[in-house]
Amino acid sequence: MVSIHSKWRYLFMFLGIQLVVMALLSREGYQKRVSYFIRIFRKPDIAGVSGRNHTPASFGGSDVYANLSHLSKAHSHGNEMPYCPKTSPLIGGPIHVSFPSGLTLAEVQRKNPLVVRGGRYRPPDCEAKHRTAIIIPHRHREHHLKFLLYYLHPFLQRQQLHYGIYVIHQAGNYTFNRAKLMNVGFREAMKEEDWDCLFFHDVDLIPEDDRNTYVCDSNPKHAAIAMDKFGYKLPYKMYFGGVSALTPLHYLKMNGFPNNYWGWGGEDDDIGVRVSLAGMFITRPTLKVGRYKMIKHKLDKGNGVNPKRFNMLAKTRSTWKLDGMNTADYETISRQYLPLYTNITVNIGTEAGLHPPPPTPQPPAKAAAKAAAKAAAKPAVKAPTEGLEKSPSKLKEVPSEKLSTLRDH
Ligand code: BGN
Repeated sequence: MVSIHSKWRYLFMFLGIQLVVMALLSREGYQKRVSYFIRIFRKPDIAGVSGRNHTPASFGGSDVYANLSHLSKAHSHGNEMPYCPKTSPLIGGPIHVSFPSGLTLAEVQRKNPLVVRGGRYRPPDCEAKHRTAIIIPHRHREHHLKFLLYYLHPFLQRQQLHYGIYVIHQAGNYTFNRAKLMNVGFREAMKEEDWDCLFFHDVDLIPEDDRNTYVCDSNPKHAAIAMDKFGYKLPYKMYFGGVSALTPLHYLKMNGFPNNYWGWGGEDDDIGVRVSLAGMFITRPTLKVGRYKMIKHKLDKGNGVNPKRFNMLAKTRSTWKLDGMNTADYETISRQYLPLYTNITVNIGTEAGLHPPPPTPQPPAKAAAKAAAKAAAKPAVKAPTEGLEKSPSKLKEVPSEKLSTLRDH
């Protein structure tokens, strides 16, 4: 018969063996699986913030604020500082990304004591080798911006960069224009500092690996090669959306980005085409490193799908020199140097120009006649195909495999 004592002995032996196996697996490179189990027993990463909304895929990777705590203001910016090493010793690889509710900008500020006015940072203990500006086109996405800042500041600090974050905010309610806001960002950032690299960054994309360094290559770089929404794969070979990096020289060589893509879609493809028309090519990090998690969100008001994008894309070859950085007209409404970023609010106008004339009011008689004519033209009984007839061109234009990806920015 097995006594109670020997039962306990077997149980302890069993647990001991389990621990040994887990340790071995961890050494063999199975850290992800092991840290998954370990994480179950650990508290959430963000102090003071309730850890709801975790998705299974968000497990794994380290806390983006780990190994930054020893950096302190105590170091001076004297002339004697050595250059930072080629590879930062603070880089740690995969980062744990989740979007807990309750995070505030004050908390982000508290966790980033070395970030100064306007969202600027320099490593306190070495002279940075690279100066990178982050340009974020923005409207009505304060919630996403907060998460992006939470992750991006420590991410860039781990890479020992001298950096600045610029949020380019489109004023008014007219259709959103991502690419034109990038042109604004380029000009406004370069006015302030001699940045040697600009990262054009969607507000809802969080980098998941700090080996994806935010420095420029010898050719334009597409950094967001592997997004969770595309199953961590490149959706198509020429894709240039999400996050891209260009030097000022690259940017000017391709005449910046197009100004005339109003609404969702196509502008990133146009930019990709410009890269090759200007005699350059696209570089990318590896799929393992260029990983991003997208913050899920509903359809944006004021950023409907742009039905003209197919025609416009077909003409990029003849339009890229005529429309771009050389024709980007806008008015700066305000420039605020906030604790975590520089906020530049701009009027970029509409398709009809920077100051479009207000719609001319129609004389009452003419308007009434028009309404009567419209009513007469309307069939008394609804045709069964009515809903479909409204947008036949749209149905024709959008390839079915792309329908699922539409409206995701
Ligand atoms: C493409 C869009 C891109 C978008 C990606 C990913 C167009 C132009 C017609 C081919 N391009 O289909 O702008 O970033 O999907 O969502 O719609």
